[in-house]
Amino acid sequence: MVLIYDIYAIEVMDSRGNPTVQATVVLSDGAIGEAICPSGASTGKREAVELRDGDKRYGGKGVLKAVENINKIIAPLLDGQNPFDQNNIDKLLQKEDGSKNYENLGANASLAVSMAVARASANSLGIPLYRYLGGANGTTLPVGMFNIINGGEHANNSVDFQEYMIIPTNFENFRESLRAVSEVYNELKKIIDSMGLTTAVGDEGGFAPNLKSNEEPLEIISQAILQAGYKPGVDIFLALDVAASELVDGKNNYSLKSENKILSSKELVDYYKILCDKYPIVSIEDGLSEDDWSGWSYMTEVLGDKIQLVGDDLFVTNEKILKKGIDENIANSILIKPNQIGDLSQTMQTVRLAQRSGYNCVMSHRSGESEDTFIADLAVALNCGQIKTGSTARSDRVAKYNRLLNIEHEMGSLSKYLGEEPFL
Ligand code: 2PG
Ligand code: MG
Repeated sequence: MVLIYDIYAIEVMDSRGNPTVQATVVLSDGAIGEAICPSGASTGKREAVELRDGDKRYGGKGVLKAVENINKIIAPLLDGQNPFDQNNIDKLLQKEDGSKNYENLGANASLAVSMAVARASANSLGIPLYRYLGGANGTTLPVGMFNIINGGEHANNSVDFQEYMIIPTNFENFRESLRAVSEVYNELKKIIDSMGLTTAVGDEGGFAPNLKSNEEPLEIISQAILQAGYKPGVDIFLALDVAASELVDGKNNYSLKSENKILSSKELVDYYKILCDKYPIVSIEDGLSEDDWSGWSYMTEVLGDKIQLVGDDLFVTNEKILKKGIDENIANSILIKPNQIGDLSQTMQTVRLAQRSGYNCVMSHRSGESEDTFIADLAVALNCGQIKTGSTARSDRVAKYNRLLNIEHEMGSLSKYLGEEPFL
């Protein structure tokens, strides 16, 4: 029987130049699995805890404590365990930690190990990670939500909303959808350049120019889609991640600095409604803050049967919070970020609840990423149908799309690309 033989961790760099945790798991048959934990900037306050050293190194962002927790606590804990029993591995991590949100071991420690165990197991069996995690059932290539204009916490420009994304739907397969996005991205670059604005990019590889309003990105993206030879609202749709928890004060008032406006939840939702009537927007993520549940209730009433309303900070990939949302008819979709909950089993449990309840699942990167492509395989394995992992530029983002290209190629006619199906 194959057992866990060794586990160790080191501190490596993420895409923002901050340290993060890399875990390596070695099995008794010699199979190895490595994984690197990502890190968010606009984090939800109910997320699992990311352990940072808080000392002089890296401005307090070192992760040597998390690394030590892996080397000194998790390695002996999991030594000799069955790597194929992921649920048991994650239960042992949860029990050892003893808190509800990995505040002792650190979710950056637990998740890196949890993912590395799965990878080592797939390698031991000699099958791809998506096949190991999804079995014969994992065949859906996700439709991408590509973040091509960055604002909010991910750039230092004037745009309040964090992400302006495009969703290519009218394409036969993932490969062709990716080509379309790259063509639009490059047209957008020309447009921004011709406006005399910077074509420098934000944390997720999208452009980050100073624009006059939160509506202007929608305008120039629509223009870029047309210039690339596609029809907005037919071939390619638009999506927003407002990340509104970053815009709110203590009384559910939202400040749109670029427009010099302060809006109530209701006024902000009414503004979204105007934008949705004007542009082919099919998805809004975190349109209101994580604590504004009455606002979310209103937003779901007004927009919930027209577009996808995605809870990110709102649900933090947490099964219990999602359950509450489902019971109270809040939102209709969930963003899935494994490091928000801290291990693979709990991530998969949350996806199962969402899918059983008719909520769409969008697998997601963090703004601080690495070359690790785990989420690409996970999206396919769990048939999420959607993924958001940045623009078609910068290796930390493109690595995931390249992985999906390889999965699609490998699967051949077995793979299914959903196109517009999640948005009907
Ligand atoms: C988000 C994410 C990823 P962050 O808000 O959806 O795009 O950003 O990782 O900074 O939370
Ligand atoms: Mg978000």
